[in-house]
Amino acid sequence: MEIKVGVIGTGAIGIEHIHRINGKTQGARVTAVSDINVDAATALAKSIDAEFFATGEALIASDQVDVVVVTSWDPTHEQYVLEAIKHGKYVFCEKPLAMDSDGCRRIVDAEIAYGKKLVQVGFMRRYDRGYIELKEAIHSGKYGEPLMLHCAHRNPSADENYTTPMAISNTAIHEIDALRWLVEEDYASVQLLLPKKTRNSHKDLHDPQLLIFETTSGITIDLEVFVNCRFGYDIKCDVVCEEAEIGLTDPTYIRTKAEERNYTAISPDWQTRFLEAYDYEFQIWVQAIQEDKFTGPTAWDGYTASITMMALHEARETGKKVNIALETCPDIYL
Ligand code: NAI
Ligand code: ISE
Repeated sequence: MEIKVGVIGTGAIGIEHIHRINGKTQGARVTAVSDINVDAATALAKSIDAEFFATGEALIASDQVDVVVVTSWDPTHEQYVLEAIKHGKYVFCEKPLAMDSDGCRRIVDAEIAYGKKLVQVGFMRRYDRGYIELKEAIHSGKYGEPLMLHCAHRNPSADENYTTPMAISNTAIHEIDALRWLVEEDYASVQLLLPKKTRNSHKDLHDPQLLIFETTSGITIDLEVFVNCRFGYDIKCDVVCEEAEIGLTDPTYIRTKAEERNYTAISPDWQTRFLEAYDYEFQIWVQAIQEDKFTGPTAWDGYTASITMMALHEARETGKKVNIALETCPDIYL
């Protein structure tokens, strides 16, 4: 059975996911789209033989739509995810799940009340081959316990709309989820340092930022977020274990020797760096829906990420270490 997908938000990543579903994902097809940018979305709908809906709510309610993908702006995610749960439809929501932990909690509560996991959050790092192999190596037991992680999340540039808190809510949110999943431990506390600001940033963005996490067993994680690094899209994750260091390599296929230099390329952007992870993420999501066996990052993962995000905002504002206390994970998510 081919699953009919409705996509809300047909901007940059929305269009990518639409082409991914129609061109690369087995068992699914985009049948409906919606966006407040009516002209562009109508033209897109026509080009892929899908129906345009004037509102996300109408799209969700339509019998042309079995499952929903939310790729609209961050502040609109919560309303569409709640609406999809109301209709009992599976929903894939790009990160962040909601703007704050209260919003994420409303989604968790709605899902628990519905009685079934319907929500997957777009934490695609969990589908990246490098992170998957890193997790297997850490938990193989061969290298002893992980003690420290040194990580970086660098983008070449950020525009004027990207402000200081977005380094956490829009960018570090990926590591907040991925690193907790990697070491299989929750965070106990966070700190945030503001190093010297790059001249390439603008007045509303302090860039770079240094985030420090401590997990419940005491693993210390440092994460540099630098969104105007200029030289490319660069993701680092080095795990120092008791008897080894295991780290991500830059995913490249060729090396060039020329002009007395020996070099490999750095990915230009997140689209290129995580291309295969996004593809795999969608294939597994569709398969999970077909088999009714859900395996992806849940609303609870989105909620715990948002608690950590809020603690980091507090750490930045106060300059202090902030402790994190998580509630017990509800049965539905175990
Ligand atoms: P974008 O600005 O290119 O596209 C967002 C689209 O949402 C726009 O076309 C806009 O008109 C539409 N929109 C806004 N409000 C709406 C509403 N109420 N109903 C329907 N449509 C609405 O942004 P982009 O880069 O595509 O990001 C979209 C989402 O995806 C964001 O939440 C972002 O955080 C997330 N994202 C995730 C990435 C990942 O690596 N997983 C990468 C990039 C973005
Ligand atoms: C963007 O929204 C993403 O999700 C990318 O993966 C991330 O690298 C970038 O910093 C965000 O702005």
